[in-house]
Amino acid sequence: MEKLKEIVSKFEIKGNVTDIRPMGTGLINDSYVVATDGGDYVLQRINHHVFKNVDLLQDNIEKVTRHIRRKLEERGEPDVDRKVLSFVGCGDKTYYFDGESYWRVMVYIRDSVTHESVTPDYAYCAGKTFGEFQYMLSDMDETLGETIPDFHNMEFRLRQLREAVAADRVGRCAGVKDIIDAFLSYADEMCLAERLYREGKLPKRICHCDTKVNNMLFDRDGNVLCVIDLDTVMPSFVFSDYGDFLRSAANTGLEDDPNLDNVSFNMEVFKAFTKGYLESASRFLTDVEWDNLHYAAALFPYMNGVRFLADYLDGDNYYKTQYSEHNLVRTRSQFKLFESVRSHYPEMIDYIKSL
Ligand code: GN1
Ligand code: MG
Repeated sequence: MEKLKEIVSKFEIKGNVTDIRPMGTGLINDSYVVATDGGDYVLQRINHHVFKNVDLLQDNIEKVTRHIRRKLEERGEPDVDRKVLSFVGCGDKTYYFDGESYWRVMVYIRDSVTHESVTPDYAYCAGKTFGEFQYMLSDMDETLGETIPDFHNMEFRLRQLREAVAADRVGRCAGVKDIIDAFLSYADEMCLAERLYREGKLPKRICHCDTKVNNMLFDRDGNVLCVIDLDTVMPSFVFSDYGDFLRSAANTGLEDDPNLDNVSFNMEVFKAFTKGYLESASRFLTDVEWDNLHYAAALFPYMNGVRFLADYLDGDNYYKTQYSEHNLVRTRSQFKLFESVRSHYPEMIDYIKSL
């Protein structure tokens, strides 16, 4: 607490710190709520093993939040301060390096909540919000850097998996051959996006790239306030945002559910989210993007499964884990979800066509 207090004191916050407590369930950064007598803040330690260029990262986020703030103000949106993140200065930067870790502070958005799962009504609002988020960013003139190069490049993620298998650094391969083979058997099918991109048929746009359901703030009445966790905002395929939301929100089980019977794809959430998303994203989506949304829904459980598996084989160096087989449990749960999405393809395609 004393150490965290000292870090917070480097930032231009209002008020005296009264309490600092951990928050959130992210797998990469560490977050804390900082209570002061002048309002609350969020302190985050940025994982610089994952985000290697913190300067570029914060520069991206500042550009994005400035752009969104301007858009909201231009259209006379009320309560703008609760609809876009604002970062607290530390000298001429918005982060502080203590010699070991990188830190940043943002204003805590009052009366906001996050959810780990959603009803179809919430999913509809979330769809509209992510479509709107992409739309608002579609006319940004400033360029954004890739905070993690090849982040959502499926070919790259499969290469990482194959390398992890070949290296077998901690001797885990033999025990999980079934799931390695299961993932690799879909490799060609799941690299469709990269092929379309090379053929010039699929654009990259500015996307959020981490649209997990808990990366969205709601007010207490269930209205979406804003999208948070902007570290991965970068050019990508729209599939990223559409697919990753469904991966978390339309899973009837947990991302790391040890009981695979719990895991399946919730078609009601899929329908509601897709309806909301297309209501706002239809303003910019191309036919190729539109026609492959069902693939996007399968791609993200697949990609995350490949990433969890590669990390498991590598000895658990990337994601936070709570027990030794955690990444393997995540892997199997993502694969089960992936298969469930694929089994719903015909119904999904019909529904998307009907909109
Ligand atoms: C990580 O930080 P968090 O928990 O919001 C990861 C995402 C994964 C997600 C899986 C930078 O997100 O890509 O989809 O875990 N972020 C990074 O839960 O790797
Ligand atoms: Mg998060």
